[in-house]
This record gives sequence, structure tokens and C-alpha cells, in this order.
Amino acid sequence: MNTISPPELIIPESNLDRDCTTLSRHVLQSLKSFSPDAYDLSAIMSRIALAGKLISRRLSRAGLMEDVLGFTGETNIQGESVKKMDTYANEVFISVFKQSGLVCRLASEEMDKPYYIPENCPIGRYTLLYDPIDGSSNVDINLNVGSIFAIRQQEGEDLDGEATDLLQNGSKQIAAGYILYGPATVLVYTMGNGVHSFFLDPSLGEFILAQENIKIPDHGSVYSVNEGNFWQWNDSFRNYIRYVHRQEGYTGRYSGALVGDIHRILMQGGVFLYPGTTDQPQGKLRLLYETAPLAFIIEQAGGKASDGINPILDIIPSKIHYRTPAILGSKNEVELVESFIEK
Ligand code: P6P
Repeated sequence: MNTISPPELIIPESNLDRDCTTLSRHVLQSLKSFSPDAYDLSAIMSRIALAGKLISRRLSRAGLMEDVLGFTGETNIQGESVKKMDTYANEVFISVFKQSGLVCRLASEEMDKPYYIPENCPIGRYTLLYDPIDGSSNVDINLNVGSIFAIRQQEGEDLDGEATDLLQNGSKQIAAGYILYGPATVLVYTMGNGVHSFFLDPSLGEFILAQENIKIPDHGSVYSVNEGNFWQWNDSFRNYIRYVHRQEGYTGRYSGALVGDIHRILMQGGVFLYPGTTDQPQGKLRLLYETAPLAFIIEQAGGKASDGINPILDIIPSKIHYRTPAILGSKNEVELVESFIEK
């Protein structure tokens, strides 16, 4: 006799299959390959996901734990006061790659020089560039923060440990993305085959595919910039801001945490700006582990990323912690900003 299972017990194939589309599986699907290199990249992304889970867990309990929030009393290479979460997150990324044979070298916003994991060198030909906690000024007030990452291939032996092979443009990025620690923890990545998002399902402890091939709208109403720097900008940016102030349909949104601001722009359209200022003519944001990874994401989603004149992905840094002005977002909105800039 045919017994029909109650509907609630029949899990639609699409749900089950989606719940099985973890990050590591998606990387192999995205690369359309099961080669050793593809498996290496899949394993690297899994380790990055593990770092995201560890950081997300710490953030979710930070307010209840001793010694998690607040400052360390140290100042980093950027001249910024270091938060305890900055140090913790930086060490998490190092730890998840130990004994992995995958990543030999890590370059972080929090470390003057690249960090080498000897047991992985020279087998692991990949380098992780990352900002472990971006927007850490938000950590103590429970607002969103993020991690930003990029993967590059080590070129040459780097015998002097200066990692000069990293001083190349953004086209050398094999993969890039970010982890947004918000109401949900979301990982967004690209390997040059579109932009894909994954939500951390705490009940599974897995990042599960949410959206594939995300496309940024060509236009968006949001402009995201710290207007407190208005009088430090050159006239081009002041004139752009005066324009959007008068123009119907624009609205300002700025969280002080790059990853959350960029994610809003990626999903809803608009433009994020961090221009040069009189204090910091090159702007505040760092190319190798902030603006280049995000430019890869934004351009893969059909948007645009420039320093006002040049595509961010074309810029060649002179040092690891090189900074660039940044305009990222919807194509039409970035071009509107650029139209105010004398070439
Ligand atoms: P400001 C955080 O320190 C950060 O690097 C980015 O996350 C953020 O977009 C920017 O700096 C905020 O800088 O000068 O507006 O406070």
C-alpha cells in the first residue's frame, strides 16, 4: 500500500540541496574543477570561514566576558589604538592556518611585517591579506564590524621576508571577500566568477549559500561618507556633496565600519567614498587588504571602484600598508562622483 508521508516530512530537494551548499562545495562548483589547486582554494576558504565563526562567537559573547572589549594600550603600524578584539581576531586568522600546508604568509593591518608560518613554507604558495576586524570602533557598542580578506599567490622565494611580490595590482587577487558580523554573520566572496553570499547557520555551524551572482544596481540613493571631513576635502568632493544635498532622492548612510557600509551598497546600490584629506592626502583606507578586495567584489557585481582617477584594481602599491582614496559602488554613482573631479 502506498503511504504518503505528511508534507512536513518531505523536505523539498531545493532546500536540502541548498542546506548542503556549504562554502567549500560552492568554491569547487564556482571553479568548475576538482584539481589540487581547486581543492587548496576550497580548503583555504573553509579555514577563513572557521576564522569567521570563531570571531562571530567571541563578538556575540563579548559583553558577558572579561577582557574581550576595550583597548590593549598598544598602537599599531597605522598609528591606531588597538582593540582587544583586533588582537584576538588577528591571532585567529594565524591559528586557523597553522598546520594547514596552505598559507605560508599572512599580511595584516595589525602587523608591521608579513607573518610566516614556517611549517607551511614553501609548500603553501598562497598568501592571505586581511583586516581582521574592520571598524573596531564599533565593537564596544555592539554595532556591526567586519573582516576583509584577499588571497594571492606567492611569487618567488621572498628570501628577505619583505614580501615585495605583494606590491602588484589587484588583478593578482585570486579570491577576495568579507565577513560581516551583524544580526547575522554573512560571508561574501568572489573568485572572479561572480559574487556570492553565505549566511552562518548557528544550528549547523556552517555558512550556507544565500545568494549567487549578486549584482549591484546601476543607481542607488545612498551616499556613504564621513561628512565630518568636509572641510578637509578638495573642492571636487565638496561640490559633489553640495550636489547630492540639493538633489532629490539621495540619502546619507555611514556606519563608520567599511564592511557594513559596502554591504549596504552592494545589496541596494549607491556609493561609498573615503576621499583624501588635508591630514591624509592618500585617504585612510589601505589598498592591499581593504580597498582592493572590496573593489574586486564591487566590480565582479557590476559596479565600479576607483580612487577618483584610476581603477583601484590597477593601482600598484609602493608598500604593504599603502593607502588610496576610495570611491566604490554603483557604476552610475561612481561616475557621477568622478565627473566632479578634474582629471
Ligand atoms: P572615519 C575603520 O577604522 C575604518 O578603517 C573603516 O572601517 C571605516 O570605513 C573608516 O575607517 C572610518 O573612518 O575617519 O570615518 O572614522
